[in-house]
Amino acid sequence: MGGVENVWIYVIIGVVILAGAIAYGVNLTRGRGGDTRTLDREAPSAPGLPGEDLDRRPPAATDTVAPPKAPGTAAEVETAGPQAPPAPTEPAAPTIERPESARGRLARLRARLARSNSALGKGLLALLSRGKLDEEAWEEVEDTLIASDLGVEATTELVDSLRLRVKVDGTTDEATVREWLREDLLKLVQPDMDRRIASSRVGDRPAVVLVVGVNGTGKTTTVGKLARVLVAEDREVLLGAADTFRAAAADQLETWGARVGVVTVRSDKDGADPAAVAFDAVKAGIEEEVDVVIIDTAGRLHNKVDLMNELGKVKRVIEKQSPIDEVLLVLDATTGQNGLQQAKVFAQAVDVTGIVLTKLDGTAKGGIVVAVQRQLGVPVKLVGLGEGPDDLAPFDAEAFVDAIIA
Ligand SMILES: Nc1nc2c(ncn2[C@@H]2O[C@H](COP(=O)(O)OP(=O)(O)OP(=O)(O)O)[C@@H](O)[C@H]2O)c(=O)[nH]1
Ligand SMILES: [Mg+2]
Repeated sequence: MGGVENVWIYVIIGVVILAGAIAYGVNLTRGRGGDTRTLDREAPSAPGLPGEDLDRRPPAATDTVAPPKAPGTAAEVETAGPQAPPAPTEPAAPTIERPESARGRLARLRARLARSNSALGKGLLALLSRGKLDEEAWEEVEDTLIASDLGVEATTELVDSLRLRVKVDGTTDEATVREWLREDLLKLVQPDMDRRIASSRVGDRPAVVLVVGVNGTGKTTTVGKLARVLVAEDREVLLGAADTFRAAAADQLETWGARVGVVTVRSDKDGADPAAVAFDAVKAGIEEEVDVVIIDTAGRLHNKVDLMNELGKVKRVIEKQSPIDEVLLVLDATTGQNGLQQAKVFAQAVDVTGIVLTKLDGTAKGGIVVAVQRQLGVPVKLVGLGEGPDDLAPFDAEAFVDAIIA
């Protein structure tokens, strides 16, 4: 039995030793595990604080260096990206176009003016040369003139004058009536109005031209075409893209300018303050000693008070450094009476000094020239006669009337 008891004692001792060994082993593992974690944590956090910085520096560097630039220069960096690849210097030498001179274009566009207005002239002459000018015929003459947007007042004046002449003279001879019609129309178009555009330096500063109007009337196109007219006259022109409503507007203007080597001052940010851009443009024009600064503005509905106030602000801000010599209101000739309403409101918001009548090609509503001049007491200075780059001409009263009754 003593031998058996000894065996048990050995077994028990063995189990105890084994249990102790296992317990020690687990502790070791835990201990190491714990230590490892702490070490791992401590290692980066203690020697690691600078280490962390180093690790983060590359990404952090771009994050922190870029943001300060971001507000101002990130846009530049972004645009520099796409612009850089197509070899910076190569496309920087676009061929500068030589625009048509004002005189040349008028002769070319006269035919277009005649085509659009001849319906009116033909209608009138056909009526007047009928031989029998009774009440009904005169009413038809009136209707034709009113349909051309001449306006009721001017129409009445014209018809009354013609009726009187026909009555006194007793003739309905076509050539005679045509001459009377020409004289009376010319009187209505007021050939003695001053239609020159401010485009020469005034003292030691450039002339400043502001271009306004409702959406889509042809403002930007007109600014671009006008720049061409002036470049053809050897004027140094600078453009201001104060239509900050959409970036494409500035691009559109810049493209017009670049074609004739004219610089455009613009903002790269959509929704930038248009008054600030206009201010910068005039400032640049003064510094660069150009002859004329032309500022394009965003289209705005005349019945939107906020937008009209914004236009007033643009004007006031420009005037902080230079008087404005010309405010051109661009009207679409095809919009008729609505154009007159626009003219009235714009004239109240900014002192309009001249009208540009666009899209006169393809409309027989040339009578709007008379109506708008009478309403505002402001001359039509330019007419748009097509979408081509040189399809803008100085308004010439005689040519206009001749086109109607040609
Ligand atoms: N037929 C014809 N089209 C013209 C004439 N003037 C401008 N246009 C066209 O009218 C459209 C509008 O011209 P824009 O110059 O962009 O008009 P806008 O007033 O600047 O427009 P917003 O800036 O959007 O208010 C374009 O398709 C021009 O080509 C013109 O005299 N005759
Ligand atoms: Mg525009």
